[in-house]
Amino acid sequence: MRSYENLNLISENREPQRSYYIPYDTLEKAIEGNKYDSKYYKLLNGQWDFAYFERDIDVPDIITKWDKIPVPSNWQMHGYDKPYYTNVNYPYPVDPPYVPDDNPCGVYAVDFNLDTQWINRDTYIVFEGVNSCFYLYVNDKYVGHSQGSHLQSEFNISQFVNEGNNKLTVKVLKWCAGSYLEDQDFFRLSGIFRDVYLLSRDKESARDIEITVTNKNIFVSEKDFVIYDGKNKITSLDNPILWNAEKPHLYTVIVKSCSEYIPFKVGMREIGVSGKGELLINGISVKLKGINRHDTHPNLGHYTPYEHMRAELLKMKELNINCIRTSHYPPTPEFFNLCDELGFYVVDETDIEIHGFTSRNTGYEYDIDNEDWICGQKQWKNAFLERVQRMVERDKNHPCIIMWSMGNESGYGSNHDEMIAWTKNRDKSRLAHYEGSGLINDKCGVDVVSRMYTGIEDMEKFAKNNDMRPFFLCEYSHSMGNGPGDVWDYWQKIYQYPKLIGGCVWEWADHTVEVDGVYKYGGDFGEATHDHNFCCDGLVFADRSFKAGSLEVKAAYQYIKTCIEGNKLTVKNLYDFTNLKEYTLLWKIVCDGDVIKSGNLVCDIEPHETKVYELDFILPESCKLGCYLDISLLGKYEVAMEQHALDVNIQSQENYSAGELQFIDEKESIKIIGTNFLYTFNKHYGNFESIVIDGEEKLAAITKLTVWRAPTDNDRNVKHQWCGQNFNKMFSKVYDCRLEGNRIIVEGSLAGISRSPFLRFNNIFTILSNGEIQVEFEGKVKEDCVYLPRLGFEFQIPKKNKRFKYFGMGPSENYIDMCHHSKIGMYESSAKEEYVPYIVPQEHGNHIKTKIIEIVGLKFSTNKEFEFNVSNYASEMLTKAMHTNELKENENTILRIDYKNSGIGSNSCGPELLEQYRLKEKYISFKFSISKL
Ligand code: IPT
Repeated sequence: MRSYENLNLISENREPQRSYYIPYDTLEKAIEGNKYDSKYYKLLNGQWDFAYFERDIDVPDIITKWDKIPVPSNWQMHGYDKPYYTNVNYPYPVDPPYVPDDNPCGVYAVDFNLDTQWINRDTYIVFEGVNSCFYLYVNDKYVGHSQGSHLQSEFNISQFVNEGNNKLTVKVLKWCAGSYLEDQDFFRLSGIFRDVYLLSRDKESARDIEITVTNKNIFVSEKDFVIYDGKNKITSLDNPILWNAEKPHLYTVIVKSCSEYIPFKVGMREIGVSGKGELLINGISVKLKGINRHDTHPNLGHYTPYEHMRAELLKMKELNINCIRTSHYPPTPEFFNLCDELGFYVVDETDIEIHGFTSRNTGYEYDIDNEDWICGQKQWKNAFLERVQRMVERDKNHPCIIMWSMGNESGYGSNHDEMIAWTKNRDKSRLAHYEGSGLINDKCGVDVVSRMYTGIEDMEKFAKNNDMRPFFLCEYSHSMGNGPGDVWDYWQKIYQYPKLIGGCVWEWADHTVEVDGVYKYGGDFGEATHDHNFCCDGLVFADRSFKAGSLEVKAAYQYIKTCIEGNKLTVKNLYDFTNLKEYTLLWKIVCDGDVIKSGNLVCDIEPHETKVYELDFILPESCKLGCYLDISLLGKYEVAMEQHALDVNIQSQENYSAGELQFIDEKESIKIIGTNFLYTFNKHYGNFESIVIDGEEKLAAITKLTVWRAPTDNDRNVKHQWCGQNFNKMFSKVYDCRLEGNRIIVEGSLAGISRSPFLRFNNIFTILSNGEIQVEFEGKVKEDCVYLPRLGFEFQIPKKNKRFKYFGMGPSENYIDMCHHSKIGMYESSAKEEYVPYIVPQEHGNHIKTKIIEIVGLKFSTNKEFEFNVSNYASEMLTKAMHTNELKENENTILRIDYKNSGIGSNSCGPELLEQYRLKEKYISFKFSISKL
């Protein structure tokens, strides 16, 4: 057995875990709280010497050849070894505690200087994160070792250091016994990936310091302390300002211990559960509008610098997110400082996931009674327990943390019992969480019932059962690729039942590794087992830019609900601690795309309360396209928006003046000649192949009726049924095509290769003397057919027509179930702007509820609604390309005028697409017209 496989010695000489803090040398600096100013803090980050060995056994006693590597970083991001993405499967055999004999090793070395002042005091070294384990040497003497990649390791190195120059050497192993506990769904990356620093301490100064709070008081484990509110000293806490995620008020407690001033940001708040199972923050029922967050960066791997974290938290705020689950390990402590300050409710998760045990015998099975599962093995008890202990002891002083989570996807065993019992005994002020408790019907001490990817109906069953613990979706609305589409529907139910306290969307950002400007994922690095692009499942892209799914979550999480009846606008404030008067409500009456009346309201509405306002507007008697009330809640930016359709009579479209019309019925085509146009209808294929108006060709190729869309990641299951029907290898058949007066009637069908037709249709094209083409589609879908991806006409138009205008849902792409972030209105766009760079190219750019699109000098319009899509990429190309750089533009721009496009859902990991969002009707009738602009 190698030492790093020895469960009886998972660390040596590491200091007992204490609460996180930085000691300062003066009171002023401690209040200011900029750690870089502290004389007692020395950050060792920077360029270090580095030597990489594919096998630890090859590390020589004396290393003569050194490279340079930045610390913090992951060595795979700097050309050593390769990134390795696997989700559930372990990247080596499941033979705990043993890891591969060829264990890669990175040796790090750096010099640091200590002056007399430091030498007269004690010196500690702190590693905030090293993957997977490390051995520490100072001035060539062995100090100690540690495991637990995402946990803090501190060593007292006072007896090893000298005044002047000192040498630090750290030997990091890629794998160790602890790796079995770190089978999280991420790129497996190694090295010193978080800050390393020295602390200068008084020999006798306090070590662990605990701050506890109630709504009335602050308790500090040390005697000598002062409380500040900003820069003002507080003598009494008579009317304390409480902390919550909306108004994260922080006091500063400065502990004086020997020469040290140790600051803590303290938020006063109480967490509770009501008799109805509500989550209470300071007695108020709060819903958790959450997200799962991993440490991930396309260039830095698992290193997420402070400014990067801050920027990403501000983006979360922008999306109305108020809760973060630190999936599936504790982040660097600075992350919690930010959450305390910016205001988030956090579920702090232990660095434990042993998911790969489910697939140790092939397949996927939670056979947790089998003794192979290390969560039930005594010899692993300490390894499990010390991880939750190190997390709780490090993070216990943070007001943002409301739940302790025992880890993720680790089955259930006696070691979980131990962890839950210890945690609940150690901290009674927070809730204990473990989703795996579902495997034993939650019959353990967890305080919340937690599930992942539960469908809406099943969630409702939980809401109605008599377990009065809060119900929490620790993961839901899997945001892979184009999506998620179901978050809105979840929230209609979550608001309905007190016990449903919300959940965390899976997950915040795409995990990718950027190589030459292209985002890469599993399989791109020659991994022996991998999960392809399953790591690209973020609500935001790797660079944290938003997509439609991000905005959809923003809409579902927003803090107002409005409705309009006559001129009466009802506004409900969904904030828990904020009066709506802090924002401005802007309302607009928009008729056929023009604002005809608008106004501002400052709504003095207390949290959870509702008020009615009389809006001053008069509606027109009729309109052409539609009349809407657009609501926008504005702070520094728009925090919420809604749209209500108003009851205004819609007049049918204007008629064009008549002209001459001539039909020439030939063998393969029908020519239609009018005053200023010439159309060619292909009888063989039953569609238009040329539309020339005023001498200009509008079509670049023949029009087609199609059903395919490039499968989204959320179509990853249903696509097998679509491919089973061979929708992607489709034949279009024309049985009959005839000219009757000014109507061309086509009878036809669509069928996948080797399959019977799934759709039989009649298309009637009526050509009016002014050139207008009226398209009427009537179709019947085969009874036992899977729901269709979409259905509509694909027009190929010349690329030179860049911009187009539409009256429909926009401006971002939207789908029948992912449309709450959009508004119906008049918009302009281009094929280029419609492109969304999903990591694996896929269907995108749809717009629902459209009445008009004006493109290439043509107007496509309807009295009802159609969906459309304008793209420079063919569905086939989007289907084939696996990375964005493999995409080749189509020769022509493709315009789809669709009867419908199926919804998006979140079936990449979540439940199947809800029935109401599937294109599953068996009889379809659909009309629109094409005319000259
Ligand atoms: C679930 C995991 O908890 C999460 O880490 C991630 O892997 C997610 O799936 C998929 O992206 S586990 C799944 C088998 C339900």
